[in-house]
Amino acid sequence: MTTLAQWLALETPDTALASVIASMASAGADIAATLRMAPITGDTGLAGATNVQGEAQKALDIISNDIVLAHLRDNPKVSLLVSEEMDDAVELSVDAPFIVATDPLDGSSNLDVNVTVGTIFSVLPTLGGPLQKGTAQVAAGYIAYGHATTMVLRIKGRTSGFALDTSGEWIEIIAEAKIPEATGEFAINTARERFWDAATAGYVRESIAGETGPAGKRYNMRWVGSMVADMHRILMRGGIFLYPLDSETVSKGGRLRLLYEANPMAWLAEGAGGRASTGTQSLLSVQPTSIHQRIPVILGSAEEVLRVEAWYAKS
Ligand code: FBP
Repeated sequence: MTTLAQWLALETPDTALASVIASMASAGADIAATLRMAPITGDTGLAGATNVQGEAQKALDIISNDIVLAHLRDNPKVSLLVSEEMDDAVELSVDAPFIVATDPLDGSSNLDVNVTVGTIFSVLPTLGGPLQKGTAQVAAGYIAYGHATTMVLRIKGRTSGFALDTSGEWIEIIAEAKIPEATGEFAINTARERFWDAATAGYVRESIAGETGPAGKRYNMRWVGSMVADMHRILMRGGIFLYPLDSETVSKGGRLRLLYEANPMAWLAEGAGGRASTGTQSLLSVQPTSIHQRIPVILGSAEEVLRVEAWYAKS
């Protein structure tokens, strides 16, 4: 049995980086405990505030943000925290080597119905500032709060998985996640069909045509509405996740955020042999221009992402 501390010692000689991951893992364990009690404490309702994107915040969005902030304040190796829940980046320890970007509680519209939500995070070197391409990430991870609390991490090459045991210890459960190259599952919000561009519509049409269609096989659709849950399924058994640019989100640049949703998920997917794209370029090669920037996201099994990219190339 490998614990998180043992995995970190194997994965990196950089004890500062290991401590940042350990802080995020501890924050995740605290958020998991808070979520377990939320139906009793009543913290699942609206907090009455709006975040920087003008969306209503759930009480738990704010609580989770406070938990992450508290853990990172205690860590002298973090210089800056960028969070979905805070308009501006927060300066932490001066001259510390790492920046953390996080969505502390992703998929929070699922809280009222006890469906999996998660924390997503990305770690960047302080030297380049917060607006670095995804390729500059030195670590990334997510924590999925489902019937089990699981965490997926990447520091270097491999993408590994952990589960939180009842004593509060993270135990490695997947040494090296591998997204199968081919898949028969796609995840997209089909209620947005009327807004889709030709490439997205073409890809989905081709897929649902089944065995006798151009894709030559049968597909199933899955959409949790919680990126962490959808991505966890894809990392475990394959599939493709699409939140493309559409006619409604085009003015904002997309739906999902580049720094703390798309980039960490893309880096984890690629560490597991998958592919991540905007449709027209590698997601990890996008140069960010602002901390809350949005981006189209297409990621998962390589063969499927390539099919979507081919649609973009011809449309
Ligand atoms: P938030 O950042 O506002 O939580 O939104 C992100 C998200 O919930 C993703 O987790 C999920 O994939 C997507 O939005 C769901 O969008 P939709 O409302 O179109 O189903």
